[in-house]
Order: sequence, then C-alpha cells, then structure tokens
Amino acid sequence: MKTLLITGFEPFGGETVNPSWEAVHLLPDQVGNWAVSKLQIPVVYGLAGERVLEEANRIHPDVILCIGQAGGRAGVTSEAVGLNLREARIPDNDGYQPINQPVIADGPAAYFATVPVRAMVRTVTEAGLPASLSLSAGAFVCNDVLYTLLHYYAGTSTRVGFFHVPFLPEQAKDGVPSMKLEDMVKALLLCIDVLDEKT
Ligand code: PCA
Repeated sequence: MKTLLITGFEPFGGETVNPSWEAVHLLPDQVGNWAVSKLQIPVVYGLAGERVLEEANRIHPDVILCIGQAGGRAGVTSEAVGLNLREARIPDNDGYQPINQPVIADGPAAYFATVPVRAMVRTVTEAGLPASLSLSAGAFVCNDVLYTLLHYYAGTSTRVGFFHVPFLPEQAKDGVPSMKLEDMVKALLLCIDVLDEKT
C-alpha cells in the first residue's frame, strides 16, 4: 500500500465554502492501492506549506497532491509548474498581500510538478468531465504551497502535484462556470488511479 497525502483549503476571498476541501473530505480512506490521508490547510502564505510539511514529515507519503479552488475556470486543471513568486490580487486570510516577493529567497525560478499531470488530464477528459493542463497556478497561496513542496522534495522520490477545481454551482454567479461536487470527487478518484503513470 502506498500513501497519498491530499489537501484542500479553507474558504477565502469572502466565500463560505472551498470546493477543494469539500471534495477532499468526501474521499474514502483507501483508493485502489493508495492509503489516503486528508488535511485541510489555511489560505495563508507560508503557513499553508508549513502545515503540509509537518503532516508529510509525520506520515511520509509517496505522493502529495494539493487541491485548490480556481474560481472562474470551467474545468479541473492539473498544474504543471510551481513559480517562485508571491503576487497577490487580494489579501490572504491573515491580511498579507505580497507583491513581487519570492516564495523561497534564492530558490530557482520554477519547478515542474512531479506527478503525471497529463495522465490526470487524460483520465478525467476520457470520463467526459472538463479538464486541462494549466501552465500557471497563479502566484497566490496555491502556487506558494506547490512551489514550497517542489523545492523541499526536489531530487527525492516524494512526488508533488497541484490540482485546481472550479467553483461549486452555489458559488458561481452571472454565468461564471462551475462543477458539481460529485464530479469533482469523481475527477479526484480518477487522478489517484493514475498517480503511478509516467507523464
Ligand atoms: N485557491 C487559492 C488559494 C486557496 C484556494 O483554494 C489559489 O488558487 O491560490
């Protein structure tokens, strides 16, 4: 049995739910050959990544997959890149709004995700749900966590990925796209099934 640490975020930006955690906490504790460990993390620069690393250092997962809300996107997106940049349009849940700051001083500009991002997109698309590869996780807290983990685990066997989910129907106003919670859960289960693929 392999271990997956999967995280979702608390609500932010005036929302009362975050679909990432709603979907993650509905996952079973075992999916195929994976023991699934779930963690909710704060929408706070720095602290979010620290929380994931604390838990990861306790349970030593084979893969860490973080899930976040990307309001406005029409489908689920597998993030290919973590960027060494903090650039916030809105304050995080601690009131911090950095502009042009690094995630890690003197870290490399970017890392590629080490989970099979294309296989994840393919399996969700084949199931008839909207999914695509994303070349930017933005520069808010989701990217902060992705970059922090990719930096920490660079050159090790621990693989790291990030998956964004759209708004839930009840969050989406004025024609903004959304996805049903059950479809998000389905997409996550499909992604877990392909975690051992190559690309
Ligand atoms: N989405 C934000 C942070 C937390 C979340 O769910 C982001 O995309 O950075």
